[in-house]
Amino acid sequence: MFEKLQAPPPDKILSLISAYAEDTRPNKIDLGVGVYRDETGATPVLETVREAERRLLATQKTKSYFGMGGDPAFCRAIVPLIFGTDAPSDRIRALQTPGGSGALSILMGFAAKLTKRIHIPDPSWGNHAAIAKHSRLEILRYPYFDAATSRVNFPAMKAALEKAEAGDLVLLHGCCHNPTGADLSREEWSELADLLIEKKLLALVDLAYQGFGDGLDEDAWAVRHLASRLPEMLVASSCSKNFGIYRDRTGAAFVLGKTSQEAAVAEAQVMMEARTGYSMPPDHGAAVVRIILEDEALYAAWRAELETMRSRIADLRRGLAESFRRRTNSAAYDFLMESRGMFSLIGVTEEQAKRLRSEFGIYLVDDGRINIAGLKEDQIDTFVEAVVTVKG
Ligand code: PLP
Ligand code: TYF
Repeated sequence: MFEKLQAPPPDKILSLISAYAEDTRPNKIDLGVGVYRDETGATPVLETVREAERRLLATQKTKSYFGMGGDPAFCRAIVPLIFGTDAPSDRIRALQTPGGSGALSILMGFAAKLTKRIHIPDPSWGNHAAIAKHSRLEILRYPYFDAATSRVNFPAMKAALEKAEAGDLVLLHGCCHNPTGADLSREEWSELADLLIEKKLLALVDLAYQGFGDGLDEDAWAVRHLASRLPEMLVASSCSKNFGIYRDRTGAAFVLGKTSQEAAVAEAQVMMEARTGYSMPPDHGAAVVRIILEDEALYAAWRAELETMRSRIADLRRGLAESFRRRTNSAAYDFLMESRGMFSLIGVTEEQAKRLRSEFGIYLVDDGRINIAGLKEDQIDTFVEAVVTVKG
């Protein structure tokens, strides 16, 4: 039977990992997959994660099952991290998931029981549409990014969502938009909340880079603002980046209900999605996160490690923008300083991106997305020169 199958197109981001590994040029630069890298190019295990792992190894007494929602202590600890200490916590339910992807998957599967359509920003992380399609949701794209200014086109976004139908699902990036790095301002989030309420739209907020933009609490501002105003909402959060535990697959799915009872029923329905998808999430990463969040000193030390990652990216953004200024005598790349998180679109065509790879050994996604953390400080000018050369 398998002879009937055709190979699907490869994941454009993940396939860069092996392409880069196979490149033997010593001066190659990896700006592909979205993992944090330090100044040596490594993605190390955080010290606080190592310490939590030591404690886990020393104290864990059983590996018996938790339920489908994972470790209840993890779920308790993660709510204030995302929603803050003033959260309407009686109306919130949390489930531990296999990464942010697992959260998106069960939340979209859940939402598909209530609604038929999802609005996804153009552009967005490729897996958003892939998961939505798998959940049999009809995908509509709302304009988000203006390539001419390299900034959010909020009027166009609003105009498109004004036309959405009551009950439609709206996917939003909570911070550090992937792939553009362009986020809404607080005023725009507040206007968007008005629109979501007025049009009775269901927000699904994806928060995968909390702590990589302006700070842990600052980056959760949008989620918290929406939670303080919307009657119902869904949130998918990821611990992959901010705890650096990518392959341990740790994240959380949240439902905010109108009442505590409604939230509990919705949670039970979301759990059914976990049951048919993977039954229960893996424990290790969530146990590590729980240990860190429950221990005041470890929590403070983790925040400091996260701040080191955040400020390195901010420094690189500044360095890049300044280098482009010097090279082009223009402010055309100042957006790099204003956008947030690991990603920005550098404004090259697919052909130019491929030239950067073949001629300069610079690996970036075909849509022109760069992972800024992949740069070393002394590679900034080389990178800028290559971009200016291919753009002609
Ligand atoms: N959402 C966005 C926007 C992402 O870029 C990622 C990246 O990996 C995820 C969600 C999910 O991450 P993970 O499933 O590794 O936690
Ligand atoms: O956008 C990125 O690079 C990260 C990592 O199928 C990633 O979100 C990329 C593709 C994918 C899973 C994770």
